[in-house]
This record gives sequence, C-alpha cells and structure tokens, in this order.
Amino acid sequence: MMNRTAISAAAVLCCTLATPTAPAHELARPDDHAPIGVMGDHFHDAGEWMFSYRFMRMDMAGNRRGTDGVDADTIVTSEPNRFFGNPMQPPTLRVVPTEMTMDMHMLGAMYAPSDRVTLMFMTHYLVNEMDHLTYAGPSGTDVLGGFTTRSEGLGDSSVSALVRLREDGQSRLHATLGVSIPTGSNTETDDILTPMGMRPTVRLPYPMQLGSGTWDPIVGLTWSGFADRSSYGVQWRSTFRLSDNDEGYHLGDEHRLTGWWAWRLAEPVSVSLRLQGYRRGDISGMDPAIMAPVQTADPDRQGIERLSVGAGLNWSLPAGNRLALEFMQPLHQDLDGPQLETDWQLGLGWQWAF
Ligand SMILES: [Cu+2]
Repeated sequence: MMNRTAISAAAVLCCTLATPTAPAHELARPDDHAPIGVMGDHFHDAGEWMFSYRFMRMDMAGNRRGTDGVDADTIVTSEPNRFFGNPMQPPTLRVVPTEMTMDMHMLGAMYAPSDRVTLMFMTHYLVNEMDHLTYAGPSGTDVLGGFTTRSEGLGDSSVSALVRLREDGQSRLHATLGVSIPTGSNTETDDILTPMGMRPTVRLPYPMQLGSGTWDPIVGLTWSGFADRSSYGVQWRSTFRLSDNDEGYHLGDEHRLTGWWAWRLAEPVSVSLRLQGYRRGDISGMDPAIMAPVQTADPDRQGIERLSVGAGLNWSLPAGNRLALEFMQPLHQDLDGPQLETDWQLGLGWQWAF
C-alpha cells in the first residue's frame, strides 16, 4: 500500500490547481480504467480533472471481399468500376490499394462538474498513408507503377457527457451522450498515377479523408465490475450519421460492442484481455469530386464487420499518472469489398488525473 499522507502532501505541492478533496485517481487500482482502446470507460468525482494522450497505429495490408482474400490481379480483371460510362473510366477497377497505415494522436480532457456528470473532450491528429498499384490501360494485368498518397491534419473532435447511473463498491454503470464535431477536413488532395500514365492532383478517396464533415450524435453505455484481483466490463458505443455533409454524402453509422477482463499482476500493474465487435456501414450519397477506378472511391465498398481480440497492460504511477498499452488483432473480418483488411492495431496511452 502507498502512503496516503505522503501522496496528499505531494499533490498539494505539485498541483496548486487541485481541489481539496482527496484525489481519488492517485490511489486507484491499475484496472480502475479499462484497456486503453476503450473510450470514455470511466467517470470522475466532482472537481476532478484528467488529461490524456493516446497514440494509435492501425496497419492494413492485402485485400478482402467478404471474408475471403482477393489479390490485385483478380481485382483489376473482375471487379466492376461503378464510374464506367464516364469519360476515361474503364469497365473494371484499375488501381489497387496494397497497404495503409493510420496513425492517430488523440488528446483528451475530462472534468467532472458534479458527481453525477463527467464532461469529456477529445480530438485527433491523423497521419494516413496508402500505397497503390496502377495497372496499365483499360484491361489486362500489366502493372504500370506504384504510388503513395498521404494525408495529415486534425481529425474530428467530440464532446460528451458521461452520466453516472449507478455505483456501489463492486460495480458502476454510466451512459455516454455526446456529439462528434466535424473539425477534420474532407477535401484533402494528393497526386495519383492513372492507368493512362498521368499524374494529376485529385481529391483523395473516402478512407484518406480526415473528417466526416457532419455533426453526429454519440450514444453509449458502460458497465464495469470489480473483484479483489480482477475486474471486467462491457461497453456499447455508437456514432450515428444523420445528415449529409457539404460534399453530398455521410459516412456509415459506427457501432462498437466490447467486453474486457483484467487481472492485477502486482499492486500497480494489471494485464487485460478484450474482445471487440465493430461494425461500420457503407457511405450514403457521394462526393462528385471523388471519381476513380479504385475501390476506395466507391461509397458501397466501405462497410466493415470485424471481431478483434486484444491484450493490454495498465500501469498506475504516483501523482495520478497512468501508462497503458494494448495490441489488437482481428479474428474475423467481413468487408464490403474489395477493401484493405486490418492486420493489427497498437495503442499506447498516458493519462494524468488530479
Ligand atoms: Cu478520466
């Protein structure tokens, strides 16, 4: 056990902003917070603040249609191009994404104006890179060359209220009600290589855009339970896209259902296992500035169903600091494809509460 008097004294010295109430986070168990990939998993007592930084990398390589892998040669000879009939548009897809990395830097702030409500603000800085192969001309399997597109900048932000519904010594339950704010750009451009060998600068396809362009409600429910050396929880969280953005479309609704189990290895360290189901719908509507013989430009090739498993570690440090990491890998993916498949996802986080 840590010395409460020493910690309180340190808190008073370091944090003149801190409220006089006991900083609950400083003595909290490591698994008081869910694995780092779960957002808005906990609330705070009145007057508490928390700041967090998360880095997340998602790595995608290879393509899939439904649950089956599909190679680039097959895509360019058999997958119809929905823009066929427009000038310069071949009957099948001719450009194939082969790999993508998404890096997310997430900044978060939480403040509890009362015991009942904790307010949470989050924003993202995104760096996306996608590698492609371009096949020559309107048909055949001759590769003309490769190219990489990149987009970087602020993503969407969100403001949520976490409303405490029930809490006793062993469990707690809260609802999440929030709104996603369209701070990310959806008009990013970069150079591409066309099947005719040209290198125009065009508006990037949907997965390379940084924001949704819409104000979207976020709704969720989180339950966590605590035993002596272990803990567990379940969270549902959805984002509903209700209206079109200025470019004439909206992204598909997103739903996440996750459950986790954590075990305390030592006083300040816990390890966790987590399962997550994720579902995202196709895009509805279309941006007329996005037109290319590539799967990522097709609003009907954006839907995802994915079941992932994750292993994580939470580490509670003095003065309200926490470090955490989590590695996730899909067990099952069903894609409205062809679409790039996710290989793995890594999250690292630092949280500071006072
Ligand atoms: Cu917090």
